[in-house]
Amino acid sequence: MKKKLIDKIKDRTAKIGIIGLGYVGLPLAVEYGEGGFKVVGFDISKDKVKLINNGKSYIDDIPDNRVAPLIKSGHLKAVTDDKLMAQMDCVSICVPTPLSKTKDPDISYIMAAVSWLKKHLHKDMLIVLESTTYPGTTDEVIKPILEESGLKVGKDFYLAFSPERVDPGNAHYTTKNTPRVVGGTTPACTKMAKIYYEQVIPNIYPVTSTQAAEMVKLLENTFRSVNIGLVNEMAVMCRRMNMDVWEIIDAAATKPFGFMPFYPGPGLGGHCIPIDPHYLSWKLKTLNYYARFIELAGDINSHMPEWVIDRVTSLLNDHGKSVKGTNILVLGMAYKKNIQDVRESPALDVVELLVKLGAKVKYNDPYVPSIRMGKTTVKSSRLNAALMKKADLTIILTDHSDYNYQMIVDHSKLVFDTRNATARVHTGRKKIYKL
Ligand code: SAJ
Repeated sequence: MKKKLIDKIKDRTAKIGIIGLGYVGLPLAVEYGEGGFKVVGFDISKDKVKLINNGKSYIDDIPDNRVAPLIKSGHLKAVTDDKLMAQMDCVSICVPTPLSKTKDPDISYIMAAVSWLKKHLHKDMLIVLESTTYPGTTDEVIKPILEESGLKVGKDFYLAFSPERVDPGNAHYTTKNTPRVVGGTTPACTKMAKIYYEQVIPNIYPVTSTQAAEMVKLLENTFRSVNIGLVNEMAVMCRRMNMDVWEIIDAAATKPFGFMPFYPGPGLGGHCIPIDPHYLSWKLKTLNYYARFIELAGDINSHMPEWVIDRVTSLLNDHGKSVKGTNILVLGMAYKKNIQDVRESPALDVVELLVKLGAKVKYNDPYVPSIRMGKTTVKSSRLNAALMKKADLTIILTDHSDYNYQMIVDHSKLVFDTRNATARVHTGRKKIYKL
Protein backbone atom coordinates (compact mmCIF):
# COMPACT_ATOMS: atom_id res chain seq x y z
CA MET A 1 0.00 0.00 0.00
CA LYS A 2 1.48 3.32 -1.03
CA LYS A 3 1.90 5.23 2.22
CA LYS A 4 2.40 8.48 0.32
CA LEU A 5 -1.11 8.44 -1.17
CA ILE A 6 -2.65 7.37 2.11
CA ASP A 7 -0.91 10.22 3.93
CA LYS A 8 -2.07 12.75 1.30
CA ILE A 9 -5.64 11.52 1.62
CA LYS A 10 -5.48 11.66 5.42
CA ASP A 11 -3.87 15.09 5.60
CA ARG A 12 -6.24 16.40 2.93
CA THR A 13 -3.52 17.44 0.53
CA ALA A 14 -4.70 14.84 -1.98
CA LYS A 15 -6.30 16.55 -4.99
CA ILE A 16 -9.80 15.23 -5.67
CA GLY A 17 -11.25 14.98 -9.16
CA ILE A 18 -14.97 14.41 -9.75
CA ILE A 19 -15.91 13.60 -13.34
CA GLY A 20 -19.55 14.43 -13.92
CA LEU A 21 -21.19 17.17 -11.84
CA GLY A 22 -24.78 15.96 -11.82
CA TYR A 23 -27.03 14.90 -8.94
CA VAL A 24 -24.28 12.46 -7.83
CA GLY A 25 -21.04 14.30 -8.65
CA LEU A 26 -21.89 17.77 -7.36
CA PRO A 27 -22.95 16.64 -3.85
CA LEU A 28 -19.82 14.48 -3.65
CA ALA A 29 -17.58 17.38 -4.77
CA VAL A 30 -19.20 19.61 -2.13
CA GLU A 31 -18.66 16.98 0.59
CA TYR A 32 -14.94 16.73 -0.25
CA GLY A 33 -14.60 20.53 -0.50
CA GLU A 34 -16.30 20.96 2.88
CA GLY A 35 -14.03 18.18 4.17
CA GLY A 36 -11.04 20.42 3.48
CA PHE A 37 -9.87 18.94 0.17
CA LYS A 38 -9.09 20.89 -3.03
CA VAL A 39 -11.60 19.56 -5.56
CA VAL A 40 -11.75 19.90 -9.33
CA GLY A 41 -15.05 19.07 -10.98
CA PHE A 42 -14.85 17.98 -14.61
CA ASP A 43 -18.01 18.35 -16.69
CA ILE A 44 -18.69 18.65 -20.42
CA SER A 45 -21.44 21.21 -19.84
CA LYS A 46 -20.11 24.75 -20.15
CA ASP A 47 -23.33 26.05 -18.56
CA LYS A 48 -22.97 23.83 -15.48
CA VAL A 49 -19.27 24.72 -15.11
CA LYS A 50 -20.08 28.43 -15.38
CA LEU A 51 -22.86 28.21 -12.79
CA ILE A 52 -20.64 26.33 -10.32
CA ASN A 53 -17.71 28.73 -10.75
CA ASN A 54 -20.19 31.53 -10.06
CA GLY A 55 -21.12 29.81 -6.80
CA LYS A 56 -24.48 28.56 -8.06
CA SER A 57 -26.05 25.09 -7.81
CA TYR A 58 -28.50 23.50 -10.26
CA ILE A 59 -29.11 20.43 -8.07
CA ASP A 60 -32.26 20.50 -5.90
CA ASP A 61 -30.48 19.03 -2.88
CA ILE A 62 -27.45 21.36 -2.92
CA PRO A 63 -28.18 25.04 -2.14
CA ASP A 64 -26.02 27.81 -3.60
CA ASN A 65 -24.74 28.60 -0.10
CA ARG A 66 -22.86 25.29 -0.05
CA VAL A 67 -21.17 25.91 -3.40
CA ALA A 68 -20.27 29.62 -3.18
CA PRO A 69 -18.00 29.41 -0.09
CA LEU A 70 -16.03 26.54 -1.66
CA ILE A 71 -15.48 28.48 -4.86
CA LYS A 72 -14.43 31.51 -2.84
CA SER A 73 -12.00 29.54 -0.67
CA GLY A 74 -10.56 27.71 -3.69
CA HIS A 75 -11.70 24.29 -2.41
CA LEU A 76 -13.80 23.77 -5.53
CA LYS A 77 -13.50 24.70 -9.14
CA ALA A 78 -15.16 23.33 -12.27
CA VAL A 79 -13.57 22.82 -15.68
CA THR A 80 -14.69 21.46 -19.04
CA ASP A 81 -11.36 20.00 -20.15
CA ASP A 82 -8.86 17.46 -18.83
CA LYS A 83 -5.86 19.78 -18.39
CA LEU A 84 -5.87 19.44 -14.59
CA MET A 85 -6.49 15.67 -14.59
CA ALA A 86 -2.78 14.85 -14.24
CA GLN A 87 -2.71 16.71 -10.92
CA MET A 88 -5.49 14.60 -9.42
CA ASP A 89 -4.67 11.98 -6.80
CA CYS A 90 -8.18 10.48 -6.35
CA VAL A 91 -10.88 10.57 -9.03
CA SER A 92 -14.55 9.54 -8.80
CA ILE A 93 -16.37 8.94 -12.09
CA CYS A 94 -20.01 10.02 -11.70
CA VAL A 95 -21.33 10.11 -15.26
CA PRO A 96 -24.68 8.89 -16.63
CA THR A 97 -25.21 5.30 -17.74
CA PRO A 98 -28.35 5.40 -19.90
CA LEU A 99 -29.81 2.72 -22.13
CA SER A 100 -29.36 2.93 -25.89
CA LYS A 101 -32.37 3.03 -28.23
CA THR A 102 -32.17 -0.79 -28.38
CA LYS A 103 -32.32 -0.95 -24.56
CA ASP A 104 -28.66 -1.99 -24.35
CA PRO A 105 -26.24 -0.45 -21.82
CA ASP A 106 -24.67 2.77 -23.06
CA ILE A 107 -21.32 3.18 -21.27
CA SER A 108 -20.05 5.81 -23.69
CA TYR A 109 -19.90 8.46 -20.95
CA ILE A 110 -17.79 6.11 -18.80
CA MET A 111 -15.51 5.42 -21.77
CA ALA A 112 -15.05 9.15 -22.39
CA ALA A 113 -14.04 9.66 -18.76
CA VAL A 114 -11.65 6.69 -18.92
CA SER A 115 -10.01 8.05 -22.07
CA TRP A 116 -9.22 11.24 -20.14
CA LEU A 117 -7.88 9.23 -17.21
CA LYS A 118 -5.73 7.00 -19.42
CA LYS A 119 -3.97 10.09 -20.79
CA HIS A 120 -3.15 11.40 -17.31
CA LEU A 121 -2.89 8.26 -15.18
CA HIS A 122 0.14 8.41 -12.87
CA LYS A 123 1.61 6.39 -9.99
CA ASP A 124 -0.25 6.55 -6.69
CA MET A 125 -3.58 7.49 -8.28
CA LEU A 126 -6.96 6.11 -7.14
CA ILE A 127 -9.81 5.80 -9.63
CA VAL A 128 -13.33 4.94 -8.44
CA LEU A 129 -16.27 4.31 -10.77
CA GLU A 130 -19.61 5.30 -9.19
CA SER A 131 -21.89 5.16 -12.21
CA THR A 132 -24.36 2.27 -12.09
CA THR A 133 -23.28 -0.39 -14.57
CA TYR A 134 -23.26 -4.13 -15.24
CA PRO A 135 -20.95 -6.38 -13.20
CA GLY A 136 -17.56 -6.62 -14.90
CA THR A 137 -17.39 -3.07 -16.28
CA THR A 138 -14.65 -1.95 -13.87
CA ASP A 139 -12.39 -5.00 -14.11
CA GLU A 140 -13.08 -6.17 -17.65
CA VAL A 141 -13.46 -2.82 -19.47
CA ILE A 142 -11.78 -0.06 -17.48
CA LYS A 143 -8.84 -1.92 -15.95
CA PRO A 144 -7.28 -3.12 -19.27
CA ILE A 145 -7.57 0.37 -20.77
CA LEU A 146 -5.83 1.98 -17.80
CA GLU A 147 -3.11 -0.72 -17.72
CA GLU A 148 -2.25 0.07 -21.36
CA SER A 149 -0.34 2.93 -19.73
CA GLY A 150 2.09 0.31 -18.45
CA LEU A 151 1.05 1.00 -14.86
CA LYS A 152 -0.14 -2.02 -12.87
CA VAL A 153 -3.40 -1.94 -10.93
CA GLY A 154 -3.04 -2.58 -7.19
CA LYS A 155 0.64 -1.71 -7.36
CA ASP A 156 1.10 1.55 -9.27
CA PHE A 157 -2.52 2.78 -9.21
CA TYR A 158 -5.75 1.75 -7.50
CA LEU A 159 -9.12 0.96 -9.08
CA ALA A 160 -12.47 0.39 -7.35
CA PHE A 161 -16.24 0.57 -7.77
CA SER A 162 -18.48 2.32 -5.28
CA PRO A 163 -22.18 2.63 -6.15
CA GLU A 164 -23.81 6.04 -5.73
CA ARG A 165 -26.89 5.96 -3.52
CA VAL A 166 -28.33 9.41 -4.00
CA ASP A 167 -32.06 9.69 -3.45
CA PRO A 168 -32.99 13.01 -5.10
CA GLY A 169 -35.31 15.09 -2.90
CA ASN A 170 -34.52 13.08 0.22
CA ALA A 171 -33.53 15.67 2.83
CA HIS A 172 -32.79 13.05 5.48
CA TYR A 173 -30.34 10.79 3.66
CA THR A 174 -27.44 12.68 2.06
CA THR A 175 -24.14 11.68 0.44
CA LYS A 176 -22.46 12.01 3.83
CA ASN A 177 -24.79 9.93 6.00
CA THR A 178 -25.66 7.18 3.52
CA PRO A 179 -23.50 4.07 4.08
CA ARG A 180 -21.18 3.49 1.13
CA VAL A 181 -20.16 0.14 -0.38
CA VAL A 182 -16.68 -0.11 -1.90
CA GLY A 183 -15.10 -2.97 -3.87
CA GLY A 184 -11.59 -2.90 -5.37
CA THR A 185 -9.88 -4.76 -8.19
CA THR A 186 -7.40 -5.96 -5.56
CA PRO A 187 -7.56 -5.94 -1.74
CA ALA A 188 -5.14 -2.99 -1.74
CA CYS A 189 -7.57 -1.14 -4.05
CA THR A 190 -10.47 -1.85 -1.71
CA LYS A 191 -8.46 -0.56 1.26
CA MET A 192 -7.42 2.61 -0.63
CA ALA A 193 -11.01 3.30 -1.70
CA LYS A 194 -12.16 2.82 1.90
CA ILE A 195 -9.54 5.33 3.17
CA TYR A 196 -10.59 7.78 0.42
CA TYR A 197 -14.32 7.72 1.17
CA GLU A 198 -14.11 7.49 4.95
CA GLN A 199 -12.57 10.98 5.08
CA VAL A 200 -16.06 12.40 4.26
CA ILE A 201 -18.47 9.45 4.70
CA PRO A 202 -18.33 7.80 8.14
CA ASN A 203 -19.95 4.49 7.21
CA ILE A 204 -18.00 2.48 4.62
CA TYR A 205 -18.82 -1.16 3.77
CA PRO A 206 -16.08 -3.03 1.85
CA VAL A 207 -16.93 -6.01 -0.38
CA THR A 208 -14.57 -8.51 -2.00
CA SER A 209 -14.53 -7.26 -5.61
CA THR A 210 -15.64 -4.56 -8.02
CA GLN A 211 -18.15 -7.03 -9.49
CA ALA A 212 -19.73 -7.50 -6.05
CA ALA A 213 -20.02 -3.74 -5.58
CA GLU A 214 -21.51 -3.35 -9.07
CA MET A 215 -24.02 -6.13 -8.28
CA VAL A 216 -25.02 -4.61 -4.91
CA LYS A 217 -26.31 -1.51 -6.68
CA LEU A 218 -28.21 -3.54 -9.25
CA LEU A 219 -29.84 -5.61 -6.51
CA GLU A 220 -30.90 -2.41 -4.72
CA ASN A 221 -32.55 -0.93 -7.79
CA THR A 222 -33.95 -4.21 -9.15
CA PHE A 223 -35.51 -4.74 -5.71
CA ARG A 224 -37.33 -1.42 -6.14
CA SER A 225 -38.35 -1.97 -9.75
CA VAL A 226 -39.76 -5.47 -9.04
CA ASN A 227 -41.65 -4.35 -5.93
CA ILE A 228 -43.06 -1.31 -7.68
CA GLY A 229 -44.08 -3.61 -10.54
CA LEU A 230 -45.79 -5.85 -7.98
CA VAL A 231 -47.88 -3.06 -6.48
CA ASN A 232 -48.69 -1.67 -9.91
CA GLU A 233 -50.09 -5.07 -10.85
CA MET A 234 -51.88 -5.15 -7.47
CA ALA A 235 -53.50 -1.85 -8.47
CA VAL A 236 -54.81 -3.37 -11.70
CA MET A 237 -56.04 -6.47 -9.84
CA CYS A 238 -57.73 -4.40 -7.12
CA ARG A 239 -59.49 -2.32 -9.77
CA ARG A 240 -60.86 -5.51 -11.30
CA MET A 241 -62.34 -6.31 -7.87
CA ASN A 242 -63.39 -2.70 -7.25
CA MET A 243 -61.03 -2.32 -4.29
CA ASP A 244 -58.84 0.62 -3.24
CA VAL A 245 -55.28 -0.71 -3.56
CA TRP A 246 -53.98 1.97 -1.17
CA GLU A 247 -56.35 0.72 1.55
CA ILE A 248 -54.95 -2.77 1.03
CA ILE A 249 -51.30 -1.63 1.12
CA ASP A 250 -51.78 0.60 4.17
CA ALA A 251 -53.40 -2.28 6.02
CA ALA A 252 -50.65 -4.72 4.98
CA ALA A 253 -48.08 -2.17 6.16
CA THR A 254 -49.36 -2.58 9.72
CA LYS A 255 -47.48 -5.88 9.72
CA PRO A 256 -44.38 -4.97 11.77
CA PHE A 257 -42.15 -7.57 10.08
CA GLY A 258 -41.75 -9.19 6.71
CA PHE A 259 -43.46 -6.48 4.71
CA MET A 260 -42.28 -3.19 3.16
CA PRO A 261 -44.84 -0.91 1.47
CA PHE A 262 -44.42 0.26 -2.08
CA TYR A 263 -47.10 2.30 -3.81
CA PRO A 264 -48.61 2.16 -7.28
CA GLY A 265 -48.39 5.11 -9.60
CA PRO A 266 -48.67 6.19 -13.23
CA GLY A 267 -45.42 4.42 -14.09
CA LEU A 268 -41.73 4.32 -13.28
CA GLY A 269 -39.62 7.40 -13.82
CA GLY A 270 -36.12 8.62 -13.15
CA HIS A 271 -32.76 7.81 -14.63
CA CYS A 272 -32.12 4.82 -12.38
CA ILE A 273 -34.95 2.47 -11.47
CA PRO A 274 -36.39 2.06 -14.97
CA ILE A 275 -32.90 1.65 -16.41
CA ASP A 276 -30.46 -0.02 -14.02
CA PRO A 277 -32.15 -3.46 -13.85
CA HIS A 278 -31.80 -3.71 -17.64
CA TYR A 279 -28.02 -3.41 -17.22
CA LEU A 280 -28.25 -6.60 -15.18
CA SER A 281 -30.61 -8.46 -17.52
CA TRP A 282 -28.42 -7.46 -20.47
CA LYS A 283 -25.31 -8.88 -18.75
CA LEU A 284 -27.15 -12.12 -17.94
CA LYS A 285 -28.28 -12.46 -21.56
CA THR A 286 -24.59 -12.56 -22.52
CA LEU A 287 -24.38 -15.49 -20.11
CA ASN A 288 -27.43 -17.16 -21.68
CA TYR A 289 -29.71 -16.45 -18.77
CA TYR A 290 -33.09 -14.65 -19.07
CA ALA A 291 -33.79 -12.47 -16.00
CA ARG A 292 -37.55 -12.97 -15.85
CA PHE A 293 -38.39 -10.77 -12.82
CA ILE A 294 -36.56 -7.79 -14.31
CA GLU A 295 -38.23 -8.10 -17.69
CA LEU A 296 -41.68 -8.73 -16.20
CA ALA A 297 -41.44 -5.76 -13.81
CA GLY A 298 -40.19 -3.58 -16.63
CA ASP A 299 -43.18 -4.66 -18.76
CA ILE A 300 -45.73 -3.95 -16.02
CA ASN A 301 -44.18 -0.61 -15.04
CA SER A 302 -43.82 0.62 -18.61
CA HIS A 303 -47.48 -0.16 -19.34
CA MET A 304 -48.83 1.90 -16.41
CA PRO A 305 -49.26 5.08 -18.52
CA GLU A 306 -51.57 3.05 -20.81
CA TRP A 307 -53.46 1.84 -17.73
CA VAL A 308 -53.92 5.49 -16.72
CA ILE A 309 -55.37 6.21 -20.18
CA ASP A 310 -57.72 3.21 -19.91
CA ARG A 311 -58.99 4.48 -16.56
CA VAL A 312 -59.38 8.06 -17.84
CA THR A 313 -61.22 6.86 -20.95
CA SER A 314 -63.68 4.81 -18.91
CA LEU A 315 -64.32 7.51 -16.30
CA LEU A 316 -64.97 10.14 -18.99
CA ASN A 317 -67.20 7.63 -20.74
CA ASP A 318 -69.17 7.20 -17.49
CA HIS A 319 -69.79 10.95 -17.68
CA GLY A 320 -70.85 10.87 -21.32
CA LYS A 321 -67.60 12.30 -22.58
CA SER A 322 -64.85 11.08 -24.89
CA VAL A 323 -61.18 11.91 -24.41
CA LYS A 324 -61.25 13.66 -27.77
CA GLY A 325 -61.96 17.34 -27.34
CA THR A 326 -62.03 17.15 -23.55
CA ASN A 327 -60.14 19.76 -21.51
CA ILE A 328 -57.76 17.91 -19.23
CA LEU A 329 -55.56 19.50 -16.55
CA VAL A 330 -52.53 17.43 -15.52
CA LEU A 331 -50.96 18.17 -12.12
CA GLY A 332 -47.30 17.15 -11.84
CA MET A 333 -44.81 16.33 -14.59
CA ALA A 334 -41.72 15.44 -12.50
CA TYR A 335 -40.98 11.72 -12.16
CA LYS A 336 -41.56 11.88 -8.41
CA LYS A 337 -42.67 14.44 -5.84
CA ASN A 338 -40.80 17.56 -4.76
CA ILE A 339 -38.15 17.48 -7.48
CA GLN A 340 -37.81 19.12 -10.90
CA ASP A 341 -36.49 16.12 -12.86
CA VAL A 342 -38.70 14.89 -15.71
CA ARG A 343 -36.31 12.27 -17.08
CA GLU A 344 -38.27 9.10 -17.97
CA SER A 345 -41.25 10.67 -16.19
CA PRO A 346 -44.42 8.64 -16.82
CA ALA A 347 -46.32 11.94 -16.83
CA LEU A 348 -44.72 12.73 -20.18
CA ASP A 349 -46.01 9.43 -21.57
CA VAL A 350 -49.52 10.04 -20.19
CA VAL A 351 -49.67 13.54 -21.71
CA GLU A 352 -48.39 12.26 -25.06
CA LEU A 353 -51.10 9.55 -25.11
CA LEU A 354 -53.83 12.04 -24.14
CA VAL A 355 -52.77 14.47 -26.88
CA LYS A 356 -52.70 11.61 -29.39
CA LEU A 357 -56.33 10.83 -28.42
CA GLY A 358 -57.31 14.45 -29.11
CA ALA A 359 -57.58 15.76 -25.56
CA LYS A 360 -56.84 19.44 -24.96
CA VAL A 361 -54.17 19.21 -22.25
CA LYS A 362 -52.79 21.88 -19.92
CA TYR A 363 -50.42 21.12 -17.07
CA ASN A 364 -49.16 22.62 -13.86
CA ASP A 365 -45.99 21.66 -12.01
CA PRO A 366 -44.42 24.13 -9.58
CA TYR A 367 -41.04 22.49 -10.19
CA VAL A 368 -41.22 22.14 -13.97
CA PRO A 369 -41.70 25.49 -15.78
CA SER A 370 -42.02 23.97 -19.25
CA ILE A 371 -42.01 20.67 -21.16
CA ARG A 372 -41.73 19.59 -24.76
CA MET A 373 -45.09 18.32 -26.04
CA GLY A 374 -44.34 16.89 -29.48
CA LYS A 375 -42.64 19.69 -31.40
CA THR A 376 -43.87 22.47 -29.13
CA THR A 377 -42.75 23.77 -25.78
CA VAL A 378 -45.62 24.07 -23.33
CA LYS A 379 -45.39 26.17 -20.20
CA SER A 380 -46.75 25.21 -16.80
CA SER A 381 -50.15 26.96 -16.33
CA ARG A 382 -50.68 28.98 -13.18
CA LEU A 383 -52.82 26.84 -10.86
CA ASN A 384 -55.98 28.64 -9.75
CA ALA A 385 -59.68 27.98 -9.36
CA ALA A 386 -60.45 29.30 -12.85
CA LEU A 387 -57.98 26.91 -14.48
CA MET A 388 -59.45 23.95 -12.61
CA LYS A 389 -63.05 24.96 -13.30
CA LYS A 390 -62.26 25.14 -17.04
CA ALA A 391 -61.00 21.55 -17.07
CA ASP A 392 -63.43 18.67 -17.58
CA LEU A 393 -60.96 16.44 -15.69
CA THR A 394 -58.00 17.05 -13.37
CA ILE A 395 -55.40 14.26 -13.25
CA ILE A 396 -52.87 14.13 -10.39
CA LEU A 397 -49.72 12.45 -11.74
CA THR A 398 -47.08 13.75 -9.28
CA ASP A 399 -47.97 14.22 -5.62
CA HIS A 400 -45.89 17.32 -4.88
CA SER A 401 -46.22 18.37 -1.23
CA ASP A 402 -46.76 22.00 -2.32
CA TYR A 403 -50.19 21.28 -3.78
CA ASN A 404 -53.33 22.21 -1.82
CA TYR A 405 -55.28 19.04 -2.47
CA GLN A 406 -58.40 20.32 -0.73
CA MET A 407 -58.51 23.25 -3.14
CA ILE A 408 -57.88 20.91 -6.09
CA VAL A 409 -60.81 18.68 -5.11
CA ASP A 410 -63.09 21.64 -4.31
CA HIS A 411 -62.54 23.40 -7.66
CA SER A 412 -62.19 20.44 -10.03
CA LYS A 413 -65.20 18.94 -11.80
CA LEU A 414 -63.66 15.45 -11.89
CA VAL A 415 -60.44 14.26 -10.19
CA PHE A 416 -58.37 11.24 -11.20
CA ASP A 417 -55.70 10.66 -8.55
CA THR A 418 -52.86 8.28 -9.55
CA ARG A 419 -50.90 8.82 -6.30
CA ASN A 420 -53.56 8.70 -3.56
CA ALA A 421 -52.58 12.31 -2.87
CA THR A 422 -56.17 13.20 -1.93
CA ALA A 423 -56.38 10.53 0.78
CA ARG A 424 -56.74 13.07 3.60
CA VAL A 425 -58.98 15.56 1.79
CA HIS A 426 -62.68 16.17 2.64
CA THR A 427 -64.30 15.15 -0.59
CA GLY A 428 -67.93 15.60 0.54
CA ARG A 429 -70.18 14.02 -2.08
CA LYS A 430 -67.48 14.28 -4.79
CA LYS A 431 -66.14 10.92 -6.00
CA ILE A 432 -62.38 10.80 -6.47
CA TYR A 433 -61.32 8.36 -9.18
CA LYS A 434 -58.10 6.39 -8.62
CA LEU A 435 -55.83 3.92 -10.45
N1 SAJ B 1 -42.18 4.85 -7.35
C1 SAJ B 1 -43.44 4.24 -7.32
N2 SAJ B 1 -43.81 3.58 -6.19
C2 SAJ B 1 -42.98 3.50 -5.09
C3 SAJ B 1 -41.72 4.13 -5.16
C4 SAJ B 1 -41.33 4.80 -6.28
O1 SAJ B 1 -44.21 4.31 -8.28
O2 SAJ B 1 -43.39 2.90 -4.10
C5 SAJ B 1 -41.77 5.54 -8.57
C6 SAJ B 1 -41.45 7.01 -8.36
O3 SAJ B 1 -42.62 7.79 -8.49
C7 SAJ B 1 -40.44 7.28 -9.48
C8 SAJ B 1 -39.71 5.95 -9.62
O4 SAJ B 1 -40.54 4.97 -9.01
O5 SAJ B 1 -41.11 7.58 -10.68
C9 SAJ B 1 -38.33 5.94 -8.95
O6 SAJ B 1 -38.51 6.43 -7.68
P1 SAJ B 1 -37.43 6.16 -6.48
O7 SAJ B 1 -38.13 6.51 -5.21
O8 SAJ B 1 -36.82 4.84 -6.58
O9 SAJ B 1 -36.35 7.29 -6.65
P2 SAJ B 1 -35.14 7.65 -7.61
O10 SAJ B 1 -35.17 6.86 -8.86
O11 SAJ B 1 -35.11 9.13 -7.68
O12 SAJ B 1 -33.88 7.27 -6.77
C10 SAJ B 1 -33.59 5.98 -6.51
C11 SAJ B 1 -33.17 6.01 -5.05
N3 SAJ B 1 -34.41 6.05 -4.27
C12 SAJ B 1 -34.72 5.36 -3.18
O13 SAJ B 1 -34.02 4.47 -2.77
C13 SAJ B 1 -35.96 5.76 -2.45
C14 SAJ B 1 -32.26 4.94 -4.86
O14 SAJ B 1 -32.94 3.75 -5.17
C15 SAJ B 1 -31.03 5.12 -5.72
O15 SAJ B 1 -30.03 5.71 -4.93
C16 SAJ B 1 -31.27 5.99 -6.91
O16 SAJ B 1 -32.54 5.64 -7.40
C17 SAJ B 1 -30.18 5.73 -7.90
O17 SAJ B 1 -29.47 6.69 -8.20
O18 SAJ B 1 -30.03 4.58 -8.29
